[in-house]
Amino acid sequence: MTSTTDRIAEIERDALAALASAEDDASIEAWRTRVLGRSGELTGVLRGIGGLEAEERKAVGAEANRAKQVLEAALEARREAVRRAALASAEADALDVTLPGRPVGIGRLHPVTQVRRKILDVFERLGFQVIEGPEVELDEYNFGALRIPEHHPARDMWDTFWFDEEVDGKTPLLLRTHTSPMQIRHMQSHEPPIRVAVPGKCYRYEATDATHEWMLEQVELLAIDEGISMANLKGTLEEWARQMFGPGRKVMLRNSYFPFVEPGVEVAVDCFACPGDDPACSVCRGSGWLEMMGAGMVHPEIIEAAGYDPERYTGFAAGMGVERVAMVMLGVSDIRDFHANDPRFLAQF
Ligand code: FA5
Repeated sequence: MTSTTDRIAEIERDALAALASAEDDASIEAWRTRVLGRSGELTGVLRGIGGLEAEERKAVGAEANRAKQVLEAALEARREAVRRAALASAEADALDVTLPGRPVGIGRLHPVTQVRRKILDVFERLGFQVIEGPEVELDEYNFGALRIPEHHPARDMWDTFWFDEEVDGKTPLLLRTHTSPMQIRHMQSHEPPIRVAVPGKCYRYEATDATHEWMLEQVELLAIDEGISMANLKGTLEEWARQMFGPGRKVMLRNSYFPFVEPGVEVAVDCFACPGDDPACSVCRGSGWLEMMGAGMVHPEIIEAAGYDPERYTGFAAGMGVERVAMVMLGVSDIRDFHANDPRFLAQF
């Protein structure tokens, strides 16, 4: 009796160990046939019971049935574990084509770009051709040819970044402080009538504040023809301002000085950030106005230096700050926000 029950215990122990390493349905089925099948190990023991003494038969029979139940339960548990493992790995590998895609962040044009395009759009419709010029400029074009000789006080207003290199040993290179050098370049290579709008970046050695940056964009205007007067300048700028800001915004032209125009004016728009008389206002400082551009009638000496007859041709020029226009259009009260690169600011426009 002892030897048969030992044999049952041995079969049970070995079978449980073998079952634990069966990893798929096929090896589980092979295990079932080998252990519990018709000619399986345990079945063989049960068959032999018939030849035993009645008392021993009862004890061995009970032991064999218990082992059979344990093994059958283990078989079911193993089948379930393997099924679950297969399902989990199938789920991990699965591509669920019904899931929504990950959202792609859509970029947009920088607010200054949007406003520059709008400015140029209006001027193009008013008959101006858009051209561009170099940001690295010769001293001669940025200052000299614009009637700002060395030691002229206006140079202080437009201090900039200089390069060590020199061209022909005398005309140092700089980052242009305004787009006005393109007046000279264009006049030197074209004949009147001229109507151009010149967008581009400019650089200044500047103490920055809410309305001043060290890098700024300008759009320059130049119109040269027979019979051009101050009235054309005023009419062009007022029509441009109306299209940009709408009829509700006030535009003021006041007397100003730039060496390359005569007479010269400054164009300002009424303050959008305060009622117009708040001395603490960072946009207008209580003046009620935000300066947009300088402008004026092209100086006759510049007309003459270009090789045009100053008795026949006159013209006007203007240079506006694109960020300043953007401040008014978009209601931005600190110019430094435009290039601070904060997506929370930029995403608003
Ligand atoms: C000029 O740059 C002249 N070239 C304008 C001009 C052109 C006058 C043609 C006459 C004829 P001004 O330095 O004032 O002028 O600058 C023109 C405009 O650029 C200003 O009205 C302002 O809108 C903008 N601007 C000037 N400096 C800054 C700055 N640091 N940051 C932002 N915008 C500026």
